[in-house]
Amino acid sequence: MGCWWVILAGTLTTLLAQTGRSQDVTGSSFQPAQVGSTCQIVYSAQPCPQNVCSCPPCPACVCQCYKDNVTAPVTPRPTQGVCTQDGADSVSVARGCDVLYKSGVRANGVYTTDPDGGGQIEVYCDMESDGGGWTVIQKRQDGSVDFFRDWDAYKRGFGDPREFWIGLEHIHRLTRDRPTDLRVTVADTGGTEKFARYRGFKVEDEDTNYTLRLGLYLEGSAGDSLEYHRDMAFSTPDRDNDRSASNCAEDGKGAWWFKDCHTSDLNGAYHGGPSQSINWYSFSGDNVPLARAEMKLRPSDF
Ligand SMILES: [Ca+2]
Repeated sequence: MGCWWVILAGTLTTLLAQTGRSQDVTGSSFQPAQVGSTCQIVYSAQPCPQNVCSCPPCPACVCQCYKDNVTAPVTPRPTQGVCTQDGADSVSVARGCDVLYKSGVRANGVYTTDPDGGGQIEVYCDMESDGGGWTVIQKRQDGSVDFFRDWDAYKRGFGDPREFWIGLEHIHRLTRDRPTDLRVTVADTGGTEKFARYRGFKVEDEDTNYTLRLGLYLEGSAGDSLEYHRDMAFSTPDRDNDRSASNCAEDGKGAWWFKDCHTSDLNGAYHGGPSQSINWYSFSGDNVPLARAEMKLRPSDF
């Protein structure tokens, strides 16, 4: 999908660690800050490879540059980062939106995180809704992004901060190590919004075709339309892993953990026809397209 906006964590050379002081590459000296403390994010108007940014007085803050000549950053941009590593010669980043929230970050937006130590990914953090600290993995609200895509697209993710699918590989990494809650929000064309919350949401790796694991349906006003899909593999139009004689993804114009075929499909066509639209059966039945949908994750012990 390319990047929503290109962020490169600025490399930060830390010197004089033995004295307890650090020095960034610009030569200014500053005292190391506490790991976990918040700091101001410094944005650079220069292309990242030619520019090294730092976040004094934090020696290893999440420093973020962006290429403003490529893509405009999301608005509002996050203004606070977190000191995640002290005295290192490379930058480490927070594990997730929940950690950022607990460190005092309150602005919605795209942040660089590393959920499992496997490398940095950019995620959209919802720091306002339902207690904050949520990683948004899917969002629909205006039909501006086409969700009828193939396996590779759903694996890697696509879209922009307005409408997107974060990618199955990312969802796997976000859920592989920690018990995770899923909160689904859906709204009809009249603006009525409902939700469903689950515990034990997990997506297995690609070898299982990103099989959906699901624990409890905790609560919600929208009802449970995901239980039917428990333990199902993910299917896309070009990868039929469902239990139907037909191709559910092709028939439903979407991609989901189809069975035979679905009681929910939040990746269906925007305002598509019966069984081909954004759907959460226990809210609106099968024939009424929903106008908005959102899926977000947070560790259960948040
Ligand atoms: Ca089939």
